[in-house]
Amino acid sequence: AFDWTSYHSTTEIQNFLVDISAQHKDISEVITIGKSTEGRDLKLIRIGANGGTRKKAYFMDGGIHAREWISPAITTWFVNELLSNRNKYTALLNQVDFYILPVANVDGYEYTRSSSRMWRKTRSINSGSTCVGVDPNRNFDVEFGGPGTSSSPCSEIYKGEKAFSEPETKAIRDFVVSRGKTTADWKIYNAIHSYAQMILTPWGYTYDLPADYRKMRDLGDKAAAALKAVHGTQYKVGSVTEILSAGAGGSDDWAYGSGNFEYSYTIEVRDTGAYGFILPPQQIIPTAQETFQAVLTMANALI
Ligand code: 0X9
Ligand code: ZN
Repeated sequence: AFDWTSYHSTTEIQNFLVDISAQHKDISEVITIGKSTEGRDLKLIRIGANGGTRKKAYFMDGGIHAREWISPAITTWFVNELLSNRNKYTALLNQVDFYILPVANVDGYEYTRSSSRMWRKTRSINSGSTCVGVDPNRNFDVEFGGPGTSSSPCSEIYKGEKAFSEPETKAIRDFVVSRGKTTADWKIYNAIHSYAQMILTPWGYTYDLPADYRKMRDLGDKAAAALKAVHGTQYKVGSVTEILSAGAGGSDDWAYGSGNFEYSYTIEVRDTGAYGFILPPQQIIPTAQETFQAVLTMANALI
């Protein structure tokens, strides 16, 4: 059976989604939104009461950076919590659909498991270079190629040949856009990363603050307070450029800047550098528990 005492492979994670969804068919479905460069499925789970009407919708990308193993680990914990304890979330799940993609960068994630633990990017071939991969979080299209990106295929922040050159980022965009026309009334976007202990709002491409900064910041502050109440973990809240550093082409800027989502946050979870990306598996459950309270705070603002 699946657990949160160790880190799991993409196949184990995706099989977990399929299995748990099969046990809760009335409030969930697994959707394959595309395939990676190396041909792996990109699978997400929708969680929320089934029904024909347009629902407020919450999208979460996990595992966009390969080495940030805590992200797929906690997003699968969220899936388990929402479904296994569904009676605690009836009101929420009647009104909101969660779309959770635990492993967005499936090829990179597998590469960190098999070959190179600190790999960050995708695994696409760059023509004219022996260096592999694009930073998927520089490959979205609001101010593509702006500050905090690189045009060099060998860079860790290589933006790619063009926006959405990567099948993984394109799959997210295409799914969001098409669902947005039918059953998803997109409200909140979360990108789950490590590490920094921060709740970040747009923008990542400019030092200017977005028009809805006050609204996003207030909800971010509330989420950080709820998170801290669980295990005392301290988070900073602010815009990407204000409290972290510029990086254009992130999924967060795209979600908000494209007009698809009203609120957009990147959550950089534990820790602040003691273990960094190599967070011990003993910290999966506490990290998941506290981050989930931040997620619930955001989701509950919709109902
Ligand atoms: O640089 C990133 O993509 C994220 N930090 S990480 O250490 N996980 O790589 C921060 C993303 C913040 N948002 C944008 N830069 N748009
Ligand atoms: Zn990251």
